[in-house]
Amino acid sequence: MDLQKAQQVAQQSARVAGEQIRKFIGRPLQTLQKSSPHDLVTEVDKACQEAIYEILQNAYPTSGLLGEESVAPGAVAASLAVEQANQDLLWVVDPIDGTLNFIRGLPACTVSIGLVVEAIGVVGVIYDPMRDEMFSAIRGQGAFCNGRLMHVSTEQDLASSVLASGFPTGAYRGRSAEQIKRFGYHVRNVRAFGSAALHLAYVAAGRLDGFFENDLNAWDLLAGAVMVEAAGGRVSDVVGDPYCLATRHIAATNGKLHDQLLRDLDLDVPLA
Ligand code: 2AM
Ligand code: CA
Repeated sequence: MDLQKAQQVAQQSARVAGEQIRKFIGRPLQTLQKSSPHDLVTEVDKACQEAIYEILQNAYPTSGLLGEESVAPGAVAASLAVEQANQDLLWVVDPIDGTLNFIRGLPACTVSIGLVVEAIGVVGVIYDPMRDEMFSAIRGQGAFCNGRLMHVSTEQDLASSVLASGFPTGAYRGRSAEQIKRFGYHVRNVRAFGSAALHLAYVAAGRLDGFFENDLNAWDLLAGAVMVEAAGGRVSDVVGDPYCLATRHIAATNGKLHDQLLRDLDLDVPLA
């Protein structure tokens, strides 16, 4: 399969969705609550996913879609959708990663598009329409931002590192807060921009040294996981098992900090 072509098609569809994000960000829109009061969706999320998939399907008529807006809300439905997504050619799409930011007019929202071929993530595209930054990667062929090669950072010391994380929408809020608090004491700083895909693109670009978060979905993570690895970093779940489409609790770093990060994530705190 021509992965360069697949990457180009994904980029083209991400730009189409990005135009809609730029047009509607921060505007009054009808907003619906999904699995919890923290989990929201607008009509623009749905329209963007449709526009993306139309372009992807035109180019690859036999491909399947694992897209946030086609799956019922909540972790159980998301895990089931991952189990059932067994096409040879599968697009994993989050049309707006950072919907809360989009609604509130905060500029960290991205389009995340990954391609899985025979159960392996091979292409990752993350587009930040507000800064017009197109991050993209092909497994084994490097990662790029607006055409420039990216590499993860060289930071070796957790104390000097800049990490990112986020607060989940349902369970795991307590654990996330405890983890962020713990790192807050002994790293340079912690950021929470509100888009997991943006965090992963920034790890790949060396802007962040690491990222961890609990209870995310495949469409938040797949493109970024391909990208961090292609940029020389390491991605796993929070107990160190290899990343896969079913991973929900993620750790992604420049590689050098990975074991230190995993050690400190190993907290015995309540989930909720
Ligand atoms: P979203 O905006 O596409 O929903 C912020 O910490 C991250 O959590 C974002 O990437 C956000 O993606 C994601 N997120 C929001 N609601 C979620 C949910 N119900 N389950 C998992 N992740 C979610
Ligand atoms: Ca989304």
